[in-house]
Amino acid sequence: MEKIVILTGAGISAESGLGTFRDEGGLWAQHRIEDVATPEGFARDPALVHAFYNARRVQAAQAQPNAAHRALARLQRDWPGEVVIVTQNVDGLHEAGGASGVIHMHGTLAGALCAACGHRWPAPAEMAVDEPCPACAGPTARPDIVWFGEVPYSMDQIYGHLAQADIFAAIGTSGQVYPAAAFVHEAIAAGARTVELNLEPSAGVSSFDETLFGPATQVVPRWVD
Ligand code: BJW
Repeated sequence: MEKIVILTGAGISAESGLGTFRDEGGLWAQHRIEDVATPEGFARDPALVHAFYNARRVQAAQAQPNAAHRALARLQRDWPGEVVIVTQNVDGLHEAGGASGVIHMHGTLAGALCAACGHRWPAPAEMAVDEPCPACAGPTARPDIVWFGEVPYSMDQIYGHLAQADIFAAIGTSGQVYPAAAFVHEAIAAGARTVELNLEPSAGVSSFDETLFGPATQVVPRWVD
């Protein structure tokens, strides 16, 4: 039975009303990456970083999963083999759409993390500067998000899945951020067939055997069904 490993990025949630990062008018056009998505930025101005993630937490809580999220959940349910979803997204929409066992390699807006002791717990709707950690009481709570320069979560588990993949699909990701951008090469090394589903060709498009271009809510259900 064939194993499918799926990598998703911001494009799959775009039609749920959540902005992508690098598209025109995206999050990185409105905020400097160095200010809001690095540990150094957080150390410099935690209030700014909390404001950025508090606003995104509200948006994500109001967003609904779309036809692409639901199609992947359907694939997980109906495929005779295993379907593993690895997401770079922090919005929780795969689970809201019915998916299970999703690997959140860049963390989650729903989580808080202690920068001192590493304890993780559900984030309040609004995180505040100097918020105490429930485990060590240090004023060191931060969003449970993987910033630039930090090691993404579950890498051993992800590489293990990629090594066994028969099919690898990358959906709605620009292929500009590593290590996720290199997953396709791991899958190729494992002998997998590879497919890119995206609005437009990504930075790594030439590595894929097959491509399907268009809005995720159209191309993902078409690919699944
Ligand atoms: C649609 C659509 C629709 C639109 N339908 N599609 C030099 C060379 C190589 C690497 C490095 C380097 N210098 C530094 C690095 C490493 C660095 C990196 O990659 N930098 C690059 C910028 C060069 N990476 C890291 O630091 C990572 N850590 C690391 O490498 O640790 C070392 C290590 C790794 C492994 C093992 C051991 C050690 C950490 C990266 C953390 C990324 N964090 C962010 C922000 C936090 C999360 C958040 O706030 O939400 O994660 S950055 C941001 O980019 C976010 C995303 O998850 C990530 C990827 O973006 P994504 O999802 O691809 O979105 P976009 O906007 O780029 O693309 C959207 C796509 O959708 C587009 O293609 C559209 O066309 C498409 N689309 N509408 C279908 N309707």
